[in-house]
Amino acid sequence: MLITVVMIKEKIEIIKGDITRVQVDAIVNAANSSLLGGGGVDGAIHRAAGKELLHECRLLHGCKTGEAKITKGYNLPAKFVIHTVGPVWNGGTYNEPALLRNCYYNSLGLAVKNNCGSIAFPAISTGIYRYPFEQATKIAIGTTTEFLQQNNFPEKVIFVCFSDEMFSIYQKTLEEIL
Ligand code: AR6
Repeated sequence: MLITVVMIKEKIEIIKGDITRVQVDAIVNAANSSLLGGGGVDGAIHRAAGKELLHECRLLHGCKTGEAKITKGYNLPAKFVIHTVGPVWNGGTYNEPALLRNCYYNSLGLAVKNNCGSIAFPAISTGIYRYPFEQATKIAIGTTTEFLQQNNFPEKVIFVCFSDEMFSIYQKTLEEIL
């Protein structure tokens, strides 16, 4: 058990910054179900990737909450973008935790399927969709840990925090879970 924990801890990295600049095989986009762009991290990813990303997204015909779809990264340093749709926070009694968990699990599964050795996540649903930070972070790190216990791939999972506050919540939660 101790060996497993150490190995998983080595695969997880928490950084502060802009996900559009992270050099990994795949970055995850916190999209909406249209997959046609929006504000927050979604807007930043579309701006950095260029118009071709929107063209490919149009061919996907949307995405349900908790599910994930993959495109190329175009002008991004990342090879792929995995688009997932987080739940809107409505007090926690509308299946939000299970749906957010699905976002992480399905994104990681899609990364494996596409041979991505490294993947970077933003804090899905914690912006415009108002998911409480601590609860969302527990799901992000908890689900990822679970996935890494069951799969040898990806070899690196990076959580990209956009603020100092989020960065310290992620660090604290990682210590608590692992
Ligand atoms: N890099 C990393 N994290 C970022 C960046 C960035 N460049 N920009 C924002 N964040 P949000 P949601 C953080 O609102 O809550 C869009 O309009 C941000 O601080 O982007 O899932 C979509 O189209 C927050 O912690 O996504 C949907 O309609 C986190 O990313 C809706 O927003 C997520 O915030 C999705 O809302």
